Amino acid sequence: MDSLNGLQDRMRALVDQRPPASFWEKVKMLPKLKRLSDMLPRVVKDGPCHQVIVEDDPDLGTLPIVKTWPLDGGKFITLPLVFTRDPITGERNTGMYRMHVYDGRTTGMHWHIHHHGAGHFRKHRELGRRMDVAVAIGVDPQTLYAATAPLPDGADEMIFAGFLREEPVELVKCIHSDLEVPAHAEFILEGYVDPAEMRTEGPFGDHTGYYSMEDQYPVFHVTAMTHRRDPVYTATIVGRPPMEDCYLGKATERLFLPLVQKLLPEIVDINLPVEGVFHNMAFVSIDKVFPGHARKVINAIWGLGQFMFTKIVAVFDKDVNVQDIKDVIWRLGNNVDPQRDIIIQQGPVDVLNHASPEIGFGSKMGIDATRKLREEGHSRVWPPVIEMPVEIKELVTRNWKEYGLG
Ligand SMILES: [Mn+2]
Repeated sequence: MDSLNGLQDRMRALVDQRPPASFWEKVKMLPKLKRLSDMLPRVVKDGPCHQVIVEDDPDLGTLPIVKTWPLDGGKFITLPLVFTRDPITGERNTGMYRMHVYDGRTTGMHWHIHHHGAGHFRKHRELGRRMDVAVAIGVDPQTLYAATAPLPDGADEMIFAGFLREEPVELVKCIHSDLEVPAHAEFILEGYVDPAEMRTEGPFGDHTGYYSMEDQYPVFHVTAMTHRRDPVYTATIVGRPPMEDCYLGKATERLFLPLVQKLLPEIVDINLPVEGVFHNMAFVSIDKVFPGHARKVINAIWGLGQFMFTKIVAVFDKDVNVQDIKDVIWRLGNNVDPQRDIIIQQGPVDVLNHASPEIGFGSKMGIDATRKLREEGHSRVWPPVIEMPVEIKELVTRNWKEYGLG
């Protein structure tokens, strides 16, 4: 796509589908349904990822895995697609969890408690069963992105990848397990996680711009490695934003807005600024209609999938361009009476939030920066904004820049 908004249009078309009212509408929908069925992954007999099979002595030491920052606990695989199955429903999950390399055969598996992979881990632990895990490294960008997307529990990332690619992802069965992995991957690591085993993982210089410190995580054992004949190892470097992962995050912001708007139609736009590392800050504009409307949206966002982690949510009126940080700060400063307009709430926070007193539990702040209504305790007149002609605005901006302040 030329821009992220192009992706958004396709997502909107997908979520805005209404059931056909007439026979002819049904007929017209058929090509669309065909396209939807094209999204389903296709299991093939063989693929380039099986060109070379290393079963006897797989060694991660043969891969150019990077240690990124000085205080990192070691080398980390940073762009792995981790495939697991729910032991009860058989549902597939693909997630991206960093893997701390301990030696040639073992790595950490950084499953945060909220991740779907961690859910599969818990179920295996309850059943007392060893867990098959397969890791793909080096896939097409759409499939890679899909593994990072905040899909609902049980939604198959490989179907979502098919939607983005507009053609099915081809999967092959692993050599040692029933897991299926992308046939065109550069590398596949096959192995298992023993639910009884935990090991110290980290530290790792993370996408927050801080190190995430050591903690206990499950361990992945490599039992086989397969790869292409001339494989290319892919990695990403995260650190103080903006780094590469910020583009994935922005893609998510644009792509999932239509889905969020399906649930909260009053939302006009959302900006998750990259410096807010996606879970620290959200600027939301709404079409405010009733008293308490901004508070309703703040609470709804805290109840919505991975948005539950958002530490600071600020809500603005629809005429505010939340993508323009200057506009955001101008309104935030002018429109907020802190005593009345701020909500402090406790709840789940991101595991990477080092400021919360406990790992994964802390507080969040909601800010109502909309114009206040009488019913919201504002009996005074709300003053109008000064509307300035475009030429004046441009002149002022130019002067500002000339003084090196722009
Ligand atoms: Mn998932």
